[in-house]
Amino acid sequence: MARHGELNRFLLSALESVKPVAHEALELQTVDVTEKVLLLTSPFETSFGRFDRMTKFFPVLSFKTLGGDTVQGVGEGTPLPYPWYDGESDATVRTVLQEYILPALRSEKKLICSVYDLQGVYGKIVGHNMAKTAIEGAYWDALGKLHGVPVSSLWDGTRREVESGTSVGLEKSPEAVVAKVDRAVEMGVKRVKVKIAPGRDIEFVAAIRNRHPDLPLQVDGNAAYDLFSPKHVSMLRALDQFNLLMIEQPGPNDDRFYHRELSRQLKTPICLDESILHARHAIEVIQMWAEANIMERLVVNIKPPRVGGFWEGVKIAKICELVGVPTWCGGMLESALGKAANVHFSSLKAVDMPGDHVSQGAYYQKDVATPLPYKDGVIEVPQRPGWGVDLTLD
Ligand code: OSB
Ligand code: MG
Repeated sequence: MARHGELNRFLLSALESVKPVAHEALELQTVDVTEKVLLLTSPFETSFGRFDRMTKFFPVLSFKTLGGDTVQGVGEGTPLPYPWYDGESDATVRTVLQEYILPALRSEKKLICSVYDLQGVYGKIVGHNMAKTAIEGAYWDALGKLHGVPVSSLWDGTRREVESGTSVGLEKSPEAVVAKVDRAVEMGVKRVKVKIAPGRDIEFVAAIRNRHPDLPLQVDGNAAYDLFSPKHVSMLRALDQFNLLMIEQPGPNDDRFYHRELSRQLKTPICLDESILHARHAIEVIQMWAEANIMERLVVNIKPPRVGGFWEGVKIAKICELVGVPTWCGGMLESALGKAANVHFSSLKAVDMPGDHVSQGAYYQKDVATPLPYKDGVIEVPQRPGWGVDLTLD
């Protein structure tokens, strides 16, 4: 037990030592949000539902330097249309931005010298991580432009290119899923993730494995499995035979403990998505898996929008890296802007598995920017200042 107490202390002190860039005081001058509905090129289905469009929120923050120059940045809020993933939706993000965060940002002269000063402005708000991430993203873009560097370098991201996988939604039949997986394989993605749900799992995965015996493959249950149901647990155990990279978030989105209990019974690593909302959760699960001596069966999906910002994501990546827990950057069907931000994030050495940066075709019928060039499973990290993306917001 003492050993585990030490692990916990070590990780908490490591967390303290991850420091963001400190910079000259920036005065926040204006903040406005542009809202846009983007139509998916094909509907996306997960265990919790199907949707064909996303409402995006693009905050634009303007800062003035001490020398009187102004610099602007843009971020993205990317909730699902309904509160089925993390409790946020179009309506909650709109409300929280308009009613709470923007008024707080506008309330008095705000001097920002690090990301913590910015977070402090809306720090009292519990939850609403996607709304917060939208604001933080605009700050990082502005800071990158001010310093004349890509955002990735503000986080010591060193990779010049990142590997990309893809997330394949639920389909009605194994044949339909296999067709999408075929398409992904033709695109040369570095790994494929497929959505599963009880009853749409074993037969579907078997069909994919049959056709692609060596494909790096993983599955995502999006909280659809009842971890107390012997039937559901036996379905998850049956997935062990398919040599999957991981099984992502089979159980409830606020659960970590019973995922650990499940993980004791499976060979395949468990990846947590919905149930990691900040760095302390990451420390908690590392401790839990370590206590069961199964740390090699833990993976963390880091989505900046889910954890309340890019900086929180950096902290989670660094903590996981220290103990050898693999991480990768998941997606929320972001626009070309949000995907570029995720590519910057994935430039960190600590983010060590391929992320969900591309779809099996274009995500949107009309996007807000040209998606970053993708080739043979790889995307280059933009090297222009900020996110390095040219936006058309009207
Ligand atoms: O669980 O990773 C998820 C999309 C919406 C909500 C949750 C998830 C997803 C995806 C899509 O898997 C990933 C992407 O942006 O391509
Ligand atoms: Mg997921």
